[in-house]
Amino acid sequence: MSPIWSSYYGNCHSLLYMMDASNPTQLSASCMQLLGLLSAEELAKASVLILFNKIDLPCYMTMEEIKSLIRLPDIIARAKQNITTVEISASTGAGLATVLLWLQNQHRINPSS
Ligand SMILES: Nc1nc2c(ncn2[C@@H]2O[C@H](COP(=O)(O)OP(=O)(O)O)[C@@H](O)[C@H]2O)c(=O)[nH]1
Ligand SMILES: [Mg+2]
Repeated sequence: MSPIWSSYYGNCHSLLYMMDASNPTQLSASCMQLLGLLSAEELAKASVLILFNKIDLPCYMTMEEIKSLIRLPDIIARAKQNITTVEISASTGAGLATVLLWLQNQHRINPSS
């Protein structure tokens, strides 16, 4: 789907980006896609929530591992956007409350989002 993502950039205030924390082989490609999004001019003012999914699986990478693998602190420091991260499981619902709070906050800050 990524080739058509840019058609949705206009008027985008909040960006949720899901990464599969159980799939190390996909991580670098996923990180490249994220860097592409973060460097898009139209998304410069968007708030970004990165969701690390599948933390219920025994093979999931911890935040510490992911941070060092993709140099996440550098990405966050250099990005124009305000970036928040959350570990979640779409399967068990872990982290869902944090995601909903984040969305609620975004809506409060920017009612049109
Ligand atoms: N255990 C577990 N499985 C998940 C989770 N989220 C999605 N899946 C499953 O992972 C499989 C592949 O989905 P996913 O990686 O999300 O999408 P895809 O990579 O675009 O095919 C599907 O069977 C989903 O039901 C999760 O948090 N935990
Ligand atoms: Mg997948």
